Amino acid sequence: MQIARAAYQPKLPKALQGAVVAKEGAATQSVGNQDEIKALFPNTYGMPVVEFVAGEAQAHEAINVGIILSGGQAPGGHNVISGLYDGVKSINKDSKLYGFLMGPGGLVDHKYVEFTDEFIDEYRNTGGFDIIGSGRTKLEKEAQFESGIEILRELGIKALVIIGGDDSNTNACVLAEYYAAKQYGVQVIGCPKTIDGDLKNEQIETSFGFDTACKTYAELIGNIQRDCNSARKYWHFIKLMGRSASHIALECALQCQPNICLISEEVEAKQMSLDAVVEYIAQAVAQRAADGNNFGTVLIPEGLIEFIPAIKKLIAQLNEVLTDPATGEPREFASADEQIAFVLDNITAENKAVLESLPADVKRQLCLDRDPHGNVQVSLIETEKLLSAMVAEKLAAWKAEGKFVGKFSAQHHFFGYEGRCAAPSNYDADYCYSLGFNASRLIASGKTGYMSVIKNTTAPAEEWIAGGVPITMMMNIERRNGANKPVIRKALVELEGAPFKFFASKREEWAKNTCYVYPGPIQYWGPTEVCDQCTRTLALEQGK
Ligand code: FBP
Repeated sequence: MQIARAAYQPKLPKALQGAVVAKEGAATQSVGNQDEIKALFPNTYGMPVVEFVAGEAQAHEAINVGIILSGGQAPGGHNVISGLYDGVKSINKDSKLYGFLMGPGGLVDHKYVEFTDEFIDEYRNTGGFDIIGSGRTKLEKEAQFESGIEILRELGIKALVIIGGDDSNTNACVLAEYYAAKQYGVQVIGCPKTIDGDLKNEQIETSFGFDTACKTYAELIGNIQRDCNSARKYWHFIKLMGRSASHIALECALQCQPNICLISEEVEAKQMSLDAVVEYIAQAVAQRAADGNNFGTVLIPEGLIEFIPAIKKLIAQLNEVLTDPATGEPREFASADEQIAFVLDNITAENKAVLESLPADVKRQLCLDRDPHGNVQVSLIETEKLLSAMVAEKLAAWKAEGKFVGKFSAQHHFFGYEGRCAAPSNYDADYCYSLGFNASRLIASGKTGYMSVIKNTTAPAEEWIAGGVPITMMMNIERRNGANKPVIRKALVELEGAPFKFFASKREEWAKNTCYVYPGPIQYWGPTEVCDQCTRTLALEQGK
């Protein structure tokens, strides 16, 4: 498979197959807080959206480019790099591409490699970020930008491509602005990556990796559903990655038709308590049991707990009190007990009551486990076990009252890392290669502070539209760790959007009956209707 797949030539939009010229639109505005964003980004605000169209071939001097992989792995990262490599070489064969190692930290610490044909060829169409590694160092301080410029100058790098999610692209924009203000002569281009699917908007159809990751999880869920429908004795509680938004859970539900899929954004909108969520699941279990079906599947988005309003309030306050206001860094504590005591002394009585109502291990996780930026590590909370235990408790009570007559036995799964490094689907292989190749065209056009974008991706790749969008256009001001910051707005599941509405119109039937779909593994060769499909989410969003 790997050998055959290496020979796959990703498809490029027609517009990128020859020489291009940048067609520029009107001046743009940020999605919110226009005055503040404009003041913070005087050099990169208001730039036009760019679309590449066929143009006259022109000689271009060699250009050295650097690339960074930032944040969680997503299928297709290697294709962005190979697309960029082919793109800069096609501009001038003496151009060079350097990769900074293990994420943004590689730029700051001057750790890098130079790509060659042989090196790149080993990684074409493969999953993972292992070609140069990734990391979660945040590129946001002046000292880091200054350290970066030293190595960029030493290597003669004129442009830096940062592949990341909303936070990394926000930082790419800050870096672009900083280098532009200082007139350092280094362009910065972003690339939309994350399996979570929450970096999308009017301009970005989808983040890369979402397609492959969801198809991988959907295969596994389909397999579990076959097993479930064969043995007929378990309820499977399946948590799916997606730190905040529920796009992955929703897409898997659209692909597999499980009995239940929780959508965090709906839980928040309906102001549901944890008990109400448990009751909703228990009712479906009881209803199926009444029909003799003591089995089923429940999809749970990773971020659910944070969207339950009472818990959300608690987490927001935990994030604030555990941050040192003087430094903006996470507070240090001598011991876990000291940290818990500090938390209990510094949160409101209402939040304390919510914290005390949670099982001991969840309470401990909320107080203690933080990421390097001081935020609660939601992915460590075993929501699938928490919910199934609470459902079991409720069903036992209903049994005693004669309201539940069946059996309830649960299995637990968490799918996340299983899909982040899968071999990219044809969609992601083509999309990522195009994003990387397109970034080289943005660089050659002298752009900075832009995100590489490819649109119209539900059409055949030939018809895809390639161009760039100013990152400032996607920004607004949000409160993060006790301070107001300019950030790219995260795309959550829209309850008025076509994907959710479709799901909502079907879920009662899926909950009661057994309507499972078994998507099977990703297909790389074969009929186009099997191999080149985009996600159901994207198709529904585009009215397809
Ligand atoms: P990115 O936003 O960086 O793409 O990462 C997303 C994600 O895969 C989430 O779904 C998950 O919560 C998180 O990364 C896990 O991070 P880690 O790899 O650090 O455990």
